[in-house]
Amino acid sequence: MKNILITGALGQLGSEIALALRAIYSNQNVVLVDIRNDINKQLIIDGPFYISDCRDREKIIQIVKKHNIDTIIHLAAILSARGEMDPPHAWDININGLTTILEIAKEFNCSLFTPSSIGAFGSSTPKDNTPQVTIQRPSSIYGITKVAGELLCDYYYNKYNVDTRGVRFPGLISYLTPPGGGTTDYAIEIFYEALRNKRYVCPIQADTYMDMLYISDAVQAVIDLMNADPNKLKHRNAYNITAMSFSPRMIANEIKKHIPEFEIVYEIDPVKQRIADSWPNKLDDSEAREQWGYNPVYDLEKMVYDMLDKISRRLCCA
Ligand code: NAD
Ligand code: AKB
Repeated sequence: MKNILITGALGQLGSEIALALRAIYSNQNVVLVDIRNDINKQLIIDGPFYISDCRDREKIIQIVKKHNIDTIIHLAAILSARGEMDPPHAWDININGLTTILEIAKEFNCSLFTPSSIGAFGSSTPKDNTPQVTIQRPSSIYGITKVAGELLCDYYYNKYNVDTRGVRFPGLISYLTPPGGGTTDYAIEIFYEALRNKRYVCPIQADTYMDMLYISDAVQAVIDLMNADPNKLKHRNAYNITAMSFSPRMIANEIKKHIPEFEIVYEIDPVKQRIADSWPNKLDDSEAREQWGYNPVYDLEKMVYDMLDKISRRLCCA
């Protein structure tokens, strides 16, 4: 990786990857693209930034040529809960956006990272220790686009030798940029409500388990996979990764250790609950650990401590 383009760069994940990669490769060598510019102003000021739709082939090609891009990190997407509000739009952005970027990666010989998700699994998938290779029949439009995306990336690698790589991210937990409309967003919202109001109305049932990953471990996973020896990658576009599996009750209990008055109540969102019920409880990520040294640092206890610390500092300075 020398000259990197990030699409969807102002989003929850993109903003954190952009910061980390600019610290390693310099501001000028990490070029950002998004369809909005109303957030993360510092990233926009610090280095090259373009407003562009990832489906706009000509504009993305201009940017790739101008900055001599060799690596694309394609993150522009519609997430699971938002996707259910307008499925054709989710399909258009997630699939036509990815196809446009894959074609450009092929034409300009770029490596490409694009994430899949635990959303690529469905209710017929084994729920516990979900294997790396298993049944994938998701019921959300988001999940359908994620399985198709995994297969498209395999296709471009096998047919055109494009260096595509990806992981199946679990719910990502972070504090810099708000989440973009996913089913796992509750695991971020809960911290803001605990600190502001000592009460959280949770849209997911108390004992629904999902995999989660703290943002610094997610960013490190992207860097490690992109730098991994290609000869060792057996599942290059869809590695299961996780760091913790918890339910709303468990994260609430962990927060109560720091804020004893905190209470959680439940008002179930049927759309989010249906999606959450169809996702695994806990992935088996042993192949990522063996093949490219995936090794997350944060568990539930450390993550809750750090989130409360970071968000309370932000709230008191706001
Ligand atoms: P997000 O919604 O926070 O950010 C997505 C960004 O893409 C936004 O800034 C949005 O403005 C931009 N965007 C949307 N449509 C665009 C378009 N047509 N052209 C250019 N930019 C566009 O999402 P995120 O959480 O940062 O997710 C990034 C990627 O990671 C997605 O592929 C998502 O499926 C995957 N992922 C995220 C999580 C998670 O928990 N956040 C988990 C699994 C996988
Ligand atoms: C979502 O909930 O849609 C995302 C994801 C796990 O893919 N956070």
